[in-house]
Amino acid sequence: MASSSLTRRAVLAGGTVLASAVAGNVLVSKLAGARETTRATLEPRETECALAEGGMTRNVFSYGDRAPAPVLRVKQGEQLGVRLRNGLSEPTTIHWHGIRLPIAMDGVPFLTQPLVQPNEAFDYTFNPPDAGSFWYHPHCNSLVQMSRGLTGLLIVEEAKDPGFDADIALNLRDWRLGDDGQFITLYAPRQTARAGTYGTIRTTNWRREPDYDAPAGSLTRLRLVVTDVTRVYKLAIEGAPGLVIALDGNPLQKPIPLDNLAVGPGQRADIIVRIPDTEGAYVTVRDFSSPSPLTVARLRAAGTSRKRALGDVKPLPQNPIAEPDLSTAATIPLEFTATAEQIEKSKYCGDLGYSFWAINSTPWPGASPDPQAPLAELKLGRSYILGLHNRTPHPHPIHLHGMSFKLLRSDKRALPPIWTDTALVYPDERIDVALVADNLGDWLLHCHVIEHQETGMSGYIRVT
Ligand SMILES: [Cu+2]
Repeated sequence: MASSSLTRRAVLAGGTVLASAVAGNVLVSKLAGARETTRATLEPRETECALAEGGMTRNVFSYGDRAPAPVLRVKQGEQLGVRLRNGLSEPTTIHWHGIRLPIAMDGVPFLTQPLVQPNEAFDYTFNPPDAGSFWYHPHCNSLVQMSRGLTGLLIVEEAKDPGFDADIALNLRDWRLGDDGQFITLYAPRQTARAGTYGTIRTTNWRREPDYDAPAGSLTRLRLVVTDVTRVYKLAIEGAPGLVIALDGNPLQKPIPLDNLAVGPGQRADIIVRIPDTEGAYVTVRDFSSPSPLTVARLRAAGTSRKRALGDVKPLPQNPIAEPDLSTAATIPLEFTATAEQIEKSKYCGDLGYSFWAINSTPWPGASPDPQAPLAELKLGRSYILGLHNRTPHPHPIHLHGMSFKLLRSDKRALPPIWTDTALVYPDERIDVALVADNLGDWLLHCHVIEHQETGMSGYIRVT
């Protein structure tokens, strides 16, 4: 049996699996029963993969025999049960990016769970409350493990089908490979101290400029998930109109046209594309993040037109996130800066050998059984404003675990009033975000440029 397996079973029916199938790398299964648990096993291990023209890339990490990692799909409110079986020769964990879940399931070594050592297992079980596009990755030796391939998508489908004709999930990321197709050094310290080290090739679902068939004349949902450790994508579409219906897993109240949309590491964009009527016509999603634009994916119109209209796209139902009370909210300033302070680093989950960055003047030493004090202590149920201030010349996608927050305002630009888990904060920008501290625990807050995270730009907030 494949080591990445997923079955959906009716809990009330005693766990009988009625049917399951693996289609490509999208694991799907079907069965009867109202209350269901979707189960999967993810076994990180070393493998090889055809990523570049030079031949098979060795020392790729994937969650099972196949690469890329499986796309997990679960319905909103239903239970997901994932067994992590560590087939690597180093410890790991799984963090579920953007999912609001109990602290014990959050996947941060020491802060929320023990390290999962080689040949050990850990069971994650949770009920995703929010529908949307999410993803998963390790939180130990993260630069190495993620750069080598451990990033996978987690799709939480709306409880009620929103009625699109097709749904294509795209995992966007770079790889640092040499001309021979093999890994080169994963970071250059000079770049780590700046915007981060970019990959040498860009892929979508581990393929370069892939084509996908989409029904002609259809409304096709694209889930663009940036799992890269560094790159801020700038996404646009050619050959058909595209509407952004959700960002970072959360619906927009009013969909907006896709036009040079910045999507940073950890962030997601759900786009509805009206596929052309003529069979064989192409729509191209492009990334303008570098001087030479790159094709993210091409969609080929297939079959006879379904004659759908983009004007029929309605906003998705909002996720059940508590509205903060701004009249009582205390403000917590969080300053993101460079640091000259070289601190002793924890060795439990890798060490890049430098401290370049800090939050509130404190560089994070890495995963440790004796972590430093929290950045802030929040009271359960109360509302807070986090004042995110980027005092550096580089953008930082600031990610909070366990709770979603609402973008309130920037001192540089208009922001959509969206819920998110990752705010892209530009150089010298101040962004205020608000949340209700409604989830108990120690929740990591860090930059999702993984080199920045691992060289100091990390910390946690405590909700008691
Ligand atoms: Cu950063």
